[in-house]
Amino acid sequence: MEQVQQILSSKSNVLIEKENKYGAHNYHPLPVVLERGEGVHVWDVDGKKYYDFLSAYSAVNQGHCHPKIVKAMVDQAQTLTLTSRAFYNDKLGNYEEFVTKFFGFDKVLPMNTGAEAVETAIKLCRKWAYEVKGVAEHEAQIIVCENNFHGRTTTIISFSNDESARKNFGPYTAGFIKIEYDNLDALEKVLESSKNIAGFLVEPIQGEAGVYVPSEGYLAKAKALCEKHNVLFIADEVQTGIARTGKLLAVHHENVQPDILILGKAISGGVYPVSAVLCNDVIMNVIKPGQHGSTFGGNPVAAAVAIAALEVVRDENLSENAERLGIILRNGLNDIAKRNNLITLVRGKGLLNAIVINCDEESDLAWEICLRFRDYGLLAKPTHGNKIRLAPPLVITEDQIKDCLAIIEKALNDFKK
Ligand code: IF1
Repeated sequence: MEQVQQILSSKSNVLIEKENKYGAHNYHPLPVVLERGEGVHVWDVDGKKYYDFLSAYSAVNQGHCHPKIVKAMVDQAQTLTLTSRAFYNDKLGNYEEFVTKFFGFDKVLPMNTGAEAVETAIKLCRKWAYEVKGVAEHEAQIIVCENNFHGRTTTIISFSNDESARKNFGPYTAGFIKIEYDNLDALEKVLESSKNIAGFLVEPIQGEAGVYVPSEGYLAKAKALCEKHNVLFIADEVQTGIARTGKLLAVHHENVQPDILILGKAISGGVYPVSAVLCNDVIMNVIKPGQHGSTFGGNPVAAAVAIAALEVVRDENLSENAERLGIILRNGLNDIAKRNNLITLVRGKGLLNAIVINCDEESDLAWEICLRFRDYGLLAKPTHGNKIRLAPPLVITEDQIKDCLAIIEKALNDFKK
């Protein structure tokens, strides 16, 4: 490797050391300290500009600091921020009408983070099983997939099979059955094995597992199997939703309407924590006053921000952009793979993509490559050791994608064996 890796400025080092000293060590960030963002770009504390190819794990699909979304937030923040749900506010009803029509459901239950929305969906699903389906109390089971990622709460990590997410956080919440992802036989077998199955919770593309795209038809057939067995199909679109994969929802690629839809991240364009659970009345009406809620869920700022963020997705045709530029990105990456055998596989949908690096999961090569991307002005992070997620904001242009492909190839060439 001829190039010398970029040395961090003392300004960056001071800030990194502060986080190290005063913050919990629950992350291992790439060493770069950001202070500003606009569209597809972020700038570090020394003024260096980068393409953001993580998009805050697909929360900033609309681009950093989108002026329309920021304006909605600032205007609302200067007017009314929080009432709690003990009182009505003038924004929530408008948002609820907007978001339910946008996604085609009767009702929404507003929360703040993705994990809270997943918890909400689990609670709804269980209550529906007892009160509508007629499962005996405490017997409801929810089917989940191996290598899932649905968040960090105690219940959610109970059905994770990632040891670092789980270990020594027990005792775990019961009531989940794990099956192989992308395996319809496994799903059918469990559905046939018991009358107590309440739901099937699934990510349309497994993000954390390294952008694992299931076989074509998997989601549609899984939905049909669930219908046959009177089991709720619950789509966790926290990461895949809001235009990321080239459709408004990833399930739309297979014309599936989930029974329960879980949204987070980009529903606010990344400016404010907003999440949502959507479903029809037969399910949502099982929740009565006092049975679920949140101080901040559905607050006026969240409502104003989410409407603006979804309007941007619609008005700027972000689904179409993600679909079109995703193809250009994957084609470009596949061309690089032909010239450089460090890339063994390119996969993804829309602008949710990953490259698999020719090394084992324990190797630090993907990390080293991401450091080099950084040096050349592009930020990305490895997932599961040897995969690098490539997921820029959906407002990226074709010229910018080409610029980024050049950066990616240049960096990879530094590591050519
Ligand atoms: C972290 C990954 C992404 C999610 C799905 C629910 C949640 C997430 C499908 C929870 C969150 C994040 C959280 C982030 C890392 C991250 C992630 F690498 F782990 F898989 F996005 F790619 N459902 N995903 O992906 O949402 O409570 O965080 O709002 O640092 O843990 P949250």
